[in-house]
Amino acid sequence: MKYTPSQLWFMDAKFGIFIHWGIYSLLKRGEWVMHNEKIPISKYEPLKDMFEASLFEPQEWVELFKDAGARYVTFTSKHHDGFCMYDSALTEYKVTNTPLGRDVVGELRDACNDEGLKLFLYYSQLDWHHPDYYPLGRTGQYAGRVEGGDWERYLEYYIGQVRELAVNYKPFGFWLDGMWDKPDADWKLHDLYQMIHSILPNALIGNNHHRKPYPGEDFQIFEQSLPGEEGGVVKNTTYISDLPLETCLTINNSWGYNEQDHQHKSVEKLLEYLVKTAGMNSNLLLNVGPRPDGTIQKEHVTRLIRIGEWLRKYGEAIYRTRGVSVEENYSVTRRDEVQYLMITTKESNVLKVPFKYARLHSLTPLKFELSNSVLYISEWSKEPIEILKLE
Ligand code: FHN
Repeated sequence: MKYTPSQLWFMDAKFGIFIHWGIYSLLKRGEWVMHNEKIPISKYEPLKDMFEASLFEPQEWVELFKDAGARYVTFTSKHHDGFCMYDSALTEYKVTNTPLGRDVVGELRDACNDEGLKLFLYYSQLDWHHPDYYPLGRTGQYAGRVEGGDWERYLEYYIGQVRELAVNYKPFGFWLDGMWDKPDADWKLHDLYQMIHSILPNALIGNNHHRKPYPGEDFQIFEQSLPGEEGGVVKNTTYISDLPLETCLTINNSWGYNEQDHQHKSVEKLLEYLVKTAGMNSNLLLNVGPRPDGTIQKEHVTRLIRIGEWLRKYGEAIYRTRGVSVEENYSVTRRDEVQYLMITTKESNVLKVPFKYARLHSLTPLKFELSNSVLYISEWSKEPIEILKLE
């Protein structure tokens, strides 16, 4: 496949930060709280009048993400609850009508521009709030809405919103989600993708429908699992296309801020994920869910800082590489003639590897010998991942 310059940039970038932030964060129980707790629109809507986010500093977010080694940011402009985090002309249900009163997407775009990070906009095609999202799909049954609605009008609304995002904010790409709610509906994807590409010819479109990519999509998304992996919380397709790939992952088990979720993955686990996604020729999009006041919880900040430290030391094995393979104990990436073998589990001191030659040297202080494609390790380093370089 011949890749466009945007796709090549994306494949080289390797690491991005996902942000799930909206009025749901006020309830501190994740972005699905409206559905999970059967909160009707009449009770959920007033959250918007409480959204002050007095500590929201997009510049600080972006500096942190840059320090973490991320090359791009993907932000929820509208999630399933239908609330818009930008100044949409098509609804009053938006962040500029909250006490915060600021255009979050616009400010984030400016901060990303200042720091040289690209911005992708997440947009939920599923909408629990809009009266024309009808017939309902698999979710949203407890919103307490009047039965009825005009699907054609909803299509106009959502495509119109994506259009205004494209025109007004010019993101580097779109990250669509929620189509799985009504997998058999006509979402007018063809028109949507054509519209985006006619306004922004180089924009990358990805859609988290968990299926084989549709024509017009520029990258393929996997969620909470490595590309092609079966199982997991979401039924991702096992089909891996030759489009650029991206896997998104939560640090704990929640996308939106969840005060009760303390199951934060260790830095070692997160790095293992990064190394494995790179070995699979995929990007990693790692999520944070800021608190209602606009700050990011310290458990996530410290992990991002440590990932950044690691990437500053060993980023040559990740950035601008292409994946070669992922095995039980190691992943391999390559850049032109150079290959990197990254050992992710240190269980066995004897490893069969795909290299014959002794032109292998270690980037981490690891003591080893290579003989007949077998690596004999006499001393592990203290680094979470051992990295050998073959030139
Ligand atoms: O339902 C959403 C979920 O809230 C979150 O946004 C994730 C991110 O990949 N996607 C959906 C589930 O597929």
